[in-house]
Amino acid sequence: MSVANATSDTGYDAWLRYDRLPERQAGVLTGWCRRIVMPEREGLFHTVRRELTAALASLLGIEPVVTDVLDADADAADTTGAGRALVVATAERAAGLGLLAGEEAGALHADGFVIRTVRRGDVRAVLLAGGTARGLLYGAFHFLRLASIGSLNDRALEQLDIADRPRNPLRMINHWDNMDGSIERGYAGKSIFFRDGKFIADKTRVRDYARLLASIGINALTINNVNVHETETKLITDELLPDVAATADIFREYGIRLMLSINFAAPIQAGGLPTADPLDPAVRAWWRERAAAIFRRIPDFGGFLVKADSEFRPGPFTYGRDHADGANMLAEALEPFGGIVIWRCFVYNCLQDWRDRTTDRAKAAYDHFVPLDGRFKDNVLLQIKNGPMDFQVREPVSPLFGGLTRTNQMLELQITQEYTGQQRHLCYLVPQWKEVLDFDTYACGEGTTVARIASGSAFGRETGGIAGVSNIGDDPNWTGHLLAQANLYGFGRLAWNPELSAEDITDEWVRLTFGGDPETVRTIAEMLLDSWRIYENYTAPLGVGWMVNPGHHYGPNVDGYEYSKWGTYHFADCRGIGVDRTVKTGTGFTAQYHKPHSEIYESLEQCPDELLLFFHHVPYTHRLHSGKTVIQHIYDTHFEGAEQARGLVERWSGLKGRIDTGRFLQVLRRLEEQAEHAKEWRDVINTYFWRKSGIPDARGRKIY
Ligand code: GCV
Repeated sequence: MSVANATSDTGYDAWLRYDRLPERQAGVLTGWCRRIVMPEREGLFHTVRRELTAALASLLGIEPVVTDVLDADADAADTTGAGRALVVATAERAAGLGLLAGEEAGALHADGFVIRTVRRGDVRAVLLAGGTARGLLYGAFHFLRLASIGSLNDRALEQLDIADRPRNPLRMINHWDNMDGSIERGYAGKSIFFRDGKFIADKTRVRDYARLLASIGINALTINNVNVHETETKLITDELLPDVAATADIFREYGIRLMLSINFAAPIQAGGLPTADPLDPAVRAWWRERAAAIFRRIPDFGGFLVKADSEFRPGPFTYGRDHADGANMLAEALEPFGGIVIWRCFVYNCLQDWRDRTTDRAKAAYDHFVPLDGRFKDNVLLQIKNGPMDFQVREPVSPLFGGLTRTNQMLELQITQEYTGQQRHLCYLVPQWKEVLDFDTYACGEGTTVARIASGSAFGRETGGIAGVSNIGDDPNWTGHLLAQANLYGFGRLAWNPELSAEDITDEWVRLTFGGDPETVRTIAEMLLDSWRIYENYTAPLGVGWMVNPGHHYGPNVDGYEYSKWGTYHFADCRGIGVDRTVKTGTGFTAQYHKPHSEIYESLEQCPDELLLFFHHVPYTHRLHSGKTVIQHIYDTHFEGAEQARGLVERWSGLKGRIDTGRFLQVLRRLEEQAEHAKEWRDVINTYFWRKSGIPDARGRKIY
């Protein structure tokens, strides 16, 4: 759908558009891909075959012929292909065909792949070999990605030599979908899985979604909210398991394992037991029986995701037990079937009285879980949000990364933009996630990055990974804001390989989504890469966070956050602002980090400006490293951010005529709304601090 004036392009195809390639490029690639040699056909291989043939047909305007033998005579007879082919096989089969060394085939990661130009006799071929069918699927999508962005020219095809594998065992999406069809913190319509308490019968959308996820390497997902209400508790009962199994069947076609969020009190709510005590034999037996029932229906079921003893969810605390008791009980039930338990560390006391400046929500996860380090079973993973609070535009990295060394861990990121503009604002989060992944915890000396801890490699753990809270719904373009598709794409690519650069991921996404026009690529890539800081500028700079309206968390409200009703989250008063989290005079949170971070954050002089108010309470006249006072920084960033938001509209408008009208207008409308709301942020925040501090803007601008 590449017609520049198409008004109906919704963006549904996302990054899998496979627009027809320019003639010359298509001609070259056709020579290699007219004939696909693919000996294996069942299950996932069938998916690979379907994806390759459909995509190549769309990119090249040909119907590739699929055969199962690499036969020199057939090649000789194929005058157009001049003895060339695309060979698609497992590494083992490729080795059997003499196209891959046996040793290399044996060493290939199950989810890894090789894409290489090879020769056998007179036949030259592009070999696509996967460690398993799953590896092949990822390899096929990578090959198609390269083809789509125009990287497969004549020269490249003559000398392809790519080998890749995922760095994270688990690359997961968490849905916060409820069975009534609503999505907690969802900003792109309703659930694609559920409506009115039931599963949606038509699975077209689910299948298309599975394709999108597989194309970026996702291999697991939960379909229901971590806040498991009574209706969703039934997902693990015989009543609803057939529906769960039907959904799992679709994801299986794309190499994705389905998991469920469970309610810790399910033995009471769904099992009729008087207790959910994890040490009670009847409770343990109930979970074992449920696990067996689930695996009977879904043999590759992934396991459970659990939010317990957090934000009023039930958990082991009710029975005087701890998180390890709870997680291990579930792990034991799932173990015989190869299932896992992902236990969330988002545990804190919502009722903390913020007039008491010694207790600190930021400390809670570490305080709860570090004492349990080493006590969790091997099939338990602790899932840790990137920051110690809750997905703010800027937070330090959670000190649990580096605090835990004898426990499997997963990093949790929020793709859905709860606190970052709710997909009404452009806020591309890949640069933020890169900072998190690259953060060096120094847990085992230099180089103990979050990326290495999450993957398991830092502490030699067998498993680990990254989970992202989904940003999709049933909106025609999946994500509400079309450009928010880039967050989902970027999440998948980083979960596959955290070492990819933000710039490369962005460039890929823009080319796949909008084609290769240099001006379009440059403009959109720059807009995306600038957008996180722009959003930070006009909302909550200096790491202060929490200036949103209660409940829905959209729009400016300095004292609004629902859990700050007994005082503000950032202690803004007429003298100063920020939370003192130092050991010397504050909550002591800085001590949860290893050196040098513990010292850097503790020190007012060394603490980076961007996190100053997270760690220190300072007067408005405090001077930042930039030389500005805190109050002037607040004024300046809000004026600047609002202008930058307006600038996004102008930058996008410059692309008129280069992008189909349908998608152009969709984005334009969102950016215009963002520019308006950025002004509101500017005015509300600046007015508040002007009134609180009594200090005027040094540049004399009008503050409302
Ligand atoms: C699913 C925040 C959100 C909640 C969310 C919670 C969590 O508090 O506002 O909607 O609940 O995080 O991550 O469990």
